[in-house]
Parts: sequence; structure tokens; C-alpha cells
Amino acid sequence: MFKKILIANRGEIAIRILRACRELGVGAVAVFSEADRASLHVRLADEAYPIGPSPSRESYLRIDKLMDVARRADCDALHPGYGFLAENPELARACLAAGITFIGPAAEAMEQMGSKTAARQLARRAGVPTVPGVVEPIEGLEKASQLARDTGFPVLLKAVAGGGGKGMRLVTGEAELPAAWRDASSEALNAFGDPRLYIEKYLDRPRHIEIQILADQHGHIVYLGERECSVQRRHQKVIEEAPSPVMDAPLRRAMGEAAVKLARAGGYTNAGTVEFLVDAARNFYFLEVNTRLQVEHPVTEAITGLDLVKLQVRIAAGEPLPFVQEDVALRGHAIECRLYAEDPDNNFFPSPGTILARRVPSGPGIRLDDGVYPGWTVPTEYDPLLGKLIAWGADRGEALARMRRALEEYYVSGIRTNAGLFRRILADAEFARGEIHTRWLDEWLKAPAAATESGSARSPRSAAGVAGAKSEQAAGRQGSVEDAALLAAALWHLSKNGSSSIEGSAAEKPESRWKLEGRRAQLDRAPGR
Ligand code: MV4
Repeated sequence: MFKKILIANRGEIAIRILRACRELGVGAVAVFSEADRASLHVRLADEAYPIGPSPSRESYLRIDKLMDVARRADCDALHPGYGFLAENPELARACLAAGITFIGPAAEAMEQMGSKTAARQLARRAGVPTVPGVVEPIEGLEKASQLARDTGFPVLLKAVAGGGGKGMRLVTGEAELPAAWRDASSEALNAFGDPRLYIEKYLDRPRHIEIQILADQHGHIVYLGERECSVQRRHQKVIEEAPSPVMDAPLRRAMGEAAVKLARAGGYTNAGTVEFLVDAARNFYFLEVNTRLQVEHPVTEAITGLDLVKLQVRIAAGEPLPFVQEDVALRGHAIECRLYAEDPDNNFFPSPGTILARRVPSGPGIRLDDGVYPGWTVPTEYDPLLGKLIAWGADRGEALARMRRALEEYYVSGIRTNAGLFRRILADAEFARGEIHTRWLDEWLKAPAAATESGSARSPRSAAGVAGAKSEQAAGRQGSVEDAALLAAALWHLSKNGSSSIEGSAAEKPESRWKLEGRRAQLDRAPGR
């Protein structure tokens, strides 16, 4: 086992990794940008090192600085988390060159999956169904026109280097192709430095269902069931759940075995996610592979009883998987809400600021993975994800009921959050029936206030909205009293300690143990805790 792991990330995922390190008895080294001096992941770590100014280009995306810290702190492994450099083969290569184990797949596997056309070729070679279309980058508009006709409209132009919907354009007929080609190509160049595009047949309202896999370095590969991730907004997942409401044992086995075949063909190791689109007739099509731990991994942990981060570390350390496929049993149902500092009533505008008060939900079946505390200021520089609320239940109904209950308990002041949006979605009849697809949330958000066609309480702000509004008001009344007390406590706390001096010494040397204990004690005393 490793002695010390560098956590090359921030926020809730840095804390999630840190917790795994603690349970494994492995040292946890944090890095932080200037904006993150006072962040929770820094306070909880054994050691913390500054890596530069707030913009991620100058800190969390700097491979040279990360490797420098890894060497200075004498780390023998590095966990990249998700986002930032998590799927960058250059980081994996730099680790290899420095004799530091990268906790993830090999650089070559990341590279292959990074090219969406290469991944499609791999899937076809492995006998995994792919969306109809091409598997080579397209030379130019002339060729594209021919290939679009061959595929049959509507088609999607997609970026070879893509993912996350960037450089993607829907083309419903020949006439739209030239403009769409130019737009998609320049967007791809902008986002990925690679303008190349390919074509897929457009599937209408598919579900997005992904399979979690684990592969050790001894040829053992397992699948850990699926996650239903269809509730998205602008290619950002909002709610995830496991299992998928449309899944049954035969389909799960077929998709799971397809994912394992693909991983085997690609020489894949460590944790990975194979994404599929599933149409209304429950045909599944390979989409892409995510070569990282994913934000939504806790719903899989909840129904499998496994700790994916600890397993990632063990696999990277060369240990064989401690179980086989037949041992993987799925139990109950889990759902996750991504809590953001953003304002759903103002076009989801980010709402950074200082958290004044916060009440965390708990009780049966509830898990909160977050990275914030009262008195802390959500930085403007990064994705304003506050954390994830996960509810588990014996069945989907109980999981949803627990999530509704936990959302009522959850309360934050000082910033706006999307918690109210979740209360409204969880009150929707269609959602409750699991009748969701990749355009469901966009359509739901656009639904006029009184629309109740197809017998569903679709409206975000009318019928379904009332229940949500009531609990928000209740929380608000209680909150104003709490706020006054907590604001006073926060001010006292800051006057006693001085917000900058707390972290002021973190700059040059790893923290000594007594200082860390002091920090923890401060944290324990922090208002609202
Ligand atoms: C598609 C599709 C329909 N047909 N491909 C969006 C992000 C990228 N990872 C793939 N995406 C899609 N690819 C074909 N051939 C619809 C989407 C899509 C989508 C996929 C997953 C989750 C949410 C989505 C929202 C809109 C479109």
C-alpha cells in the first residue's frame, strides 16, 4: 500500500478521496490555489501545499506544480479526482516518469478513449453496439454531406475530441449542414484544440445510462450495475440514480457484459464508466468511456456496499479485486442531487458568496458529500458545486421519500442554491414514475405554469411548486433567527482568529501536527456545526 497520496483536486471530491486515505491508513496531501486557502479540503488534509493563483490554468491544471509538490512531499501516488486533469494522459505520463503511481488507467487507455472515433472503433471491434454513423474523423464538408446522406437525417455532428456536448450540432436536413459544420468545427477547435468532427445518427429522447466498471491489473474486470443519468441540463447532470427505472436483469447483464468486453479490448484498468444511450425500445448503444471516478459514484456505492475510491487505490497499488462478478449484489435504490450555489430562478446564474448558516440533513439512508462550512466563501473561480446529497432506500419509492425529507431538512443561507428546484422535481408525477429522458429537464423547465397534459403535474411553479414553496418558507422563517445568531458567532470567530492568519502559514512548509489539530479544533467550533 502507498504511504502518501497527493490529491490533485479541490472541494467535495478532494475530501471524498481524503476520507478513503484515512480509512486505508495512507497519508493525504492537499494542494490549493489562492482562492482555496481556507477551503475544507485544505483543513482536513495531513499536509497542504499552495500551487498558485486562483485561475485553474495557473494552479489545478499545472502538471509541473503538482509533480513538484508530489516530489517535495514524498508522495508515492496521485489521485486526480474528476474534472481538471483527471482525463489528461499527460498527467498520467508525468507521474510514470516521476515514479509516482497515477490512480487511474494507463495514459494509452485514456488517449484511446479521449478520441471518440477511436473509442467507437474499439467498441465495434469488441462487438459492442454503437450508434449508427461513421468511425473515422471526416475530412471536410463535401465528405460530411455524403456521409450524412448515407447515415440518414437527422444526424448529429460530434467533435472527435469531444464529450460533454461541446462541438455537437443537430442537423435535420442537408440545407443546415454547412452552417452546422462550421459552428461545430470552430467550437471544437476552441474547446479542445481539435476541429475534427464525425457523424452519428440522431436518437430522439434517449436515456443516458452508464455502467460502472472496475478492472484490476491482473485481468479481472467487473461491472457494478448502472446509473440512470438522464436528468441533465445543458449536458450537466442534475439528478442521478441507481438502478435505472427501466432496467431489468437481462438488460443489465447485456450492458454490463458489453462494458466489460470493451474494457478488456482496450486494456483498461482501474475504475471507469461506459456510457450508453438507451432508446424507448430499450436498445442500447455505446456512447463513450469516462476514464475517471465520476461525480455520481456514491449512488453505485450505496446499492453495492462498495467503496469505489478505496478500491481505486487498492487496484493502483497492484492488489487483485477482492471479489468476482457473482459476488456483486445490488440492494435497494439510491438517488443523488447535485447541490449548486446557483439561482434556478435567474437562469441558473452562479451564486458565489459567503455561507452564513447551514443545516445538514441526516438520518436513515442519507449521505451528504460536500466541501463547505459556514463562514466559508464559495469562490467565483470554479464550478459552484457545493456537494451531493444521496438518499438510499429499500426501493425507489423509499429512496425518493427520503430525498424529499432530506431536502426539507437542508438549509443554507448567504448564497442561493438549487435545493428548491430539487424539491419541485421530486414532487413531479412524471419524475416519480421514472418517465425521464435526456431532454426531460429542459422541457420540464420550459413547461408553462398550468400545463398538465399527459396527466402529470409537470409544472415547476404551480401545483408541484406549492409543496416546495411551503417548506422553503418554513425553512426561511426558522432561518432568519438562526442567521442572526450564526452571523454573530461567525463575526466573533473571525475576530478571534483572523480569517487569513489561519491559513497564512500554509504557504511554505507542510503543517505540523499540532497546527493541524488546532485547525481541526477550530473547525469543530465553527458556527452551525
Ligand atoms: C447523442 C444524442 C442523441 N443521439 N448521440 C450529449 C453529450 C454527449 N456525451 C452525447 N450526447 C448526446 N449524444 C446521438 N447519436 C443525445 C445526446 C444528448 C445527451 C446525452 C446524454 C445526456 C444528456 C443529453 C442531452 C442532450 C443530448
